[in-house]
Amino acid sequence: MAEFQLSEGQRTFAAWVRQVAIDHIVPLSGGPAGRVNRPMLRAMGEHGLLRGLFGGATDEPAHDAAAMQLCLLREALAQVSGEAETALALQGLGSYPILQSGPPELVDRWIPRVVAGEAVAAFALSEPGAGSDAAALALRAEPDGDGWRLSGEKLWISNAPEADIYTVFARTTPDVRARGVTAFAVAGDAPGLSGEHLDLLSPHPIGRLTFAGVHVGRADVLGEVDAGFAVAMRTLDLFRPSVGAFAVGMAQAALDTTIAHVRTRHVHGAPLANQQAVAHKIADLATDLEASRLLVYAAASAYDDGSQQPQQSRRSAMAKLFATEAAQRIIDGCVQLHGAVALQQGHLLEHLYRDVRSLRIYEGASEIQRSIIARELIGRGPDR
Ligand code: COS
Repeated sequence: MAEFQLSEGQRTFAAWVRQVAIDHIVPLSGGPAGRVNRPMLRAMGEHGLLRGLFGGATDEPAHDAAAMQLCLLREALAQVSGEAETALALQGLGSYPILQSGPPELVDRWIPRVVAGEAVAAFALSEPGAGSDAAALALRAEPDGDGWRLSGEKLWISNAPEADIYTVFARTTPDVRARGVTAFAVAGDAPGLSGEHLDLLSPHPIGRLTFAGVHVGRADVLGEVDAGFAVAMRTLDLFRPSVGAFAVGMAQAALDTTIAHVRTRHVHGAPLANQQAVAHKIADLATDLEASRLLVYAAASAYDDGSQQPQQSRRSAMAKLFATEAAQRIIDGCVQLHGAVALQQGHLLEHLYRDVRSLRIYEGASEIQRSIIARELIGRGPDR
């Protein structure tokens, strides 16, 4: 991105997303806490928001990843509804491995339903013994006739156990870490698949999945057998900057409400904003936010450009690391400038304070992003 500012088309797109969300999506938010909100997802499909996940304009078929558009979507939605934002992002994360690496029959069967908001998608990588160390995953895929039987557990899977389609990363070859992982598409109603909801700090549809001999065939493989780890990593390269965009949108919402607050809240007979300590704090928070936004846009633009390919993992990691850490600082600072009122249940900042915490953990904790950045810059040491 040469000019470090959005084009008119991008600004128009973001404004359109925001308005559609305010008019049609926000009224449907607030479904049962920690559960998939299907009416809201369908509305996001009907109004063309989900189609934007993969670069499609509202009246075009989805075609491929477009990282910048994904970031604009997520940033705009985050400013009006974290619930809608997360629902949209999970549809993308869960189905992108199919669009990226699936055979045409799987793409045709699932992607139109996902972007219509009719089928709920989920990305199933983490396990009880494989979180940050994804290559340690142990869910077994044992040969069975012309396919495999999946046995084991997945944990912390967003949209589980309600999803209609899971992209599941399973071990087809033991003892070779990343080189023995295969990606599969598994329907939510597959015999032998079950699960349960889990409750988090902030309401979020998430759960545990148990695979008791779930059958998958050759036609369910995403990409090549034993080459599924790269499918997961490429998906995360696309989605990590957009987690940063989510953080930027949340932080922007926090800052906007705080600027309004310090202008109107009177302390010692004058607006809070008149105090230099307060004004300087706002300046610091806004600068942190701007730096985050630029890193996110730079990483997303590089992804779309394709020219930075060897450095994409580092750029995606930097965008996620910086923007999610900054959003935590910004929202915390905004809470401080409000005082007790921001802690009251139902206050926007109370929501944001709880919601922002998970971003520094999921899709690779901040420590993993630092490792990705460091090892590209200085190589792998003996202990890395
Ligand atoms: N794109 C394509 N291929 C990639 C890749 C990428 N971005 N990153 C790694 N790979 C490939 C490597 O080239 C390597 O292939 P070869 O063995 O053929 O050389 C293979 O994948 C293994 O990569 P690597 O050696 O880097 O794996 P590690 O186990 O050292 O670590 C990290 C990989 C730490 C980056 C990975 O485990 C990770 O991202 N962890 C966090 C997981 C995560 O984000 N979980 C959240 C789930 S969603 S909420």
